[in-house]
Amino acid sequence: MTETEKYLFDVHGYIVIEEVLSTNEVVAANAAIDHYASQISIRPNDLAHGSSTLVGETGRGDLGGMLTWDKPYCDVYRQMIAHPKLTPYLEELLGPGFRLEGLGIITMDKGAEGFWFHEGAEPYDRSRNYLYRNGKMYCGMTNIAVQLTDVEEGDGGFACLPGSHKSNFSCPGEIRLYHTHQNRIAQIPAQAGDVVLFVECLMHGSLPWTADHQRRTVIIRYNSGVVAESLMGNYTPPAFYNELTSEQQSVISQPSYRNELVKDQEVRDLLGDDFFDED
Ligand SMILES: O=C(O)CCC(=O)C(=O)O
Repeated sequence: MTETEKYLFDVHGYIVIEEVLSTNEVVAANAAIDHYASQISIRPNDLAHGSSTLVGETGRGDLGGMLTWDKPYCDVYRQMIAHPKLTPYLEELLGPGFRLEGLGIITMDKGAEGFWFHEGAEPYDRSRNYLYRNGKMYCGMTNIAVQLTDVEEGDGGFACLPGSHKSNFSCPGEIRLYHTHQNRIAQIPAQAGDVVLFVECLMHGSLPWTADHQRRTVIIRYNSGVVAESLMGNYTPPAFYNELTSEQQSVISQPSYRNELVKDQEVRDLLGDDFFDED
């Protein structure tokens, strides 16, 4: 990570890394999506959360399971999770031994709804944080958004409030819903093969998709080696697990995400209690 990239990441909470994937890798990743296109699940317009400016005619598409796809379709995605051009960035931000938290593909067709602006560093979240200490950046969940189709200015798609990964106040609902101060939100253009690297506590979401071609973005989530919101694989409880009380079980359970936003009453009111139902 160059000094310029470090400066921009620290100030804005994201950077664009150009030409990470080769043309052949972009072609292979898109061919695999074409092959599994029937598995794209179109969401029921549930991401705009009532926003009149993020609303769309159709939902966003979600596609997963790429690491288990048949060969050769899985190959390019398996290469992506530990891509030699990206590993140095992840080591800089997350430290050695960073771990994969999950991955998925986002598709948006023309008219697809946006995504309300979520995260934003307040309330402070133990696994989704950002700190600068003694000359180094320390990130919680950090994402690689690999673009598989071009995103031009005004197309919509990923957008964020630069610098909000360091905010000290909770973001008002009207800004989260893109009803006011829209000029503070940055939509991020990038070409197929480029990567948007961003820390999850940056307030981010997406704007409705306006381009004729389909948006295709692979979101790959990582965290530091000592943090685990989720496991890639199965957790096997110890043999004596069933003999324990539920309180005892809860302290040796598998890692899982605890949504700190649950404490923010304005966000609760915005989204409704159902959104925060956790197991
Ligand atoms: O790129 C997008 O559409 C939004 C992604 C997002 O909100 C997320 O990764 O949490």
